[in-house]
Amino acid sequence: MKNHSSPRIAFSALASLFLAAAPARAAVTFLNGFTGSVSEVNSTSELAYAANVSSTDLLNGKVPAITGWNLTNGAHPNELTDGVHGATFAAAGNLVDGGWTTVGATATYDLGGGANGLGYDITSLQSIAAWVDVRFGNQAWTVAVRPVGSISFTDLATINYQPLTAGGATQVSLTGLNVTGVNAIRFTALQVNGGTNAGAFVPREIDVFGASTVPEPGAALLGALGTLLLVKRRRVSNAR
Ligand SMILES: [Ca+2]
Repeated sequence: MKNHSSPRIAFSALASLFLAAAPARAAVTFLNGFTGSVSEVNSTSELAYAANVSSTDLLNGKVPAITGWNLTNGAHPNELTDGVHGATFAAAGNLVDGGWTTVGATATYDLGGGANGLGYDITSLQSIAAWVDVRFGNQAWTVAVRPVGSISFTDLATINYQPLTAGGATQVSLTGLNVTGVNAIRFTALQVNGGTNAGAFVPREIDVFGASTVPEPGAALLGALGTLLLVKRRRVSNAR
């Protein structure tokens, strides 16, 4: 092995430096073999994505187990899954219709085993953050899932989307996800560097879409074959 850097490696290192120096504007990083497509949009209008909130997703109406949230001014993470974006803070009697993060705040949603006891396949998810000022409409998260049969969570992706320099809204959508057989999902807030209040932001709604995991075709076939053999055996024993 050569012990000196080739020009190509030196150029690559230089390019990495430039990339690292570029502002981390739009960033979703998939982790641990998870994959999907990413859509990120932002607006200087606080209520720009209010109509995109779903009231029929897997989390809707669920109450999360929480740690670390700021609960002042009416803020509560239960409002992340109420199917309501909420009005502008400026016109809503100064009550926060959404969650108010601290760095490391968590919301954990128990999905259960689903229709087949195999958990859920998650195909897409979206998070909307919005605020009238001070960059609370930016967002940064880690999303993790718990596979059925496991007691620990596996990180799915980190979201770090901080395009706003004042008031406004952001929506991050992950689609085409390859998440299968999970029974819980956890969101952990990260620091929003451009924000005030020690890196806080105000998520308005989190929507998670998917369906109960179905048995593998092979497993279903084996099950059907087993039933067939059982019926046949019964018939044989009845004939005796
Ligand atoms: Ca919802």
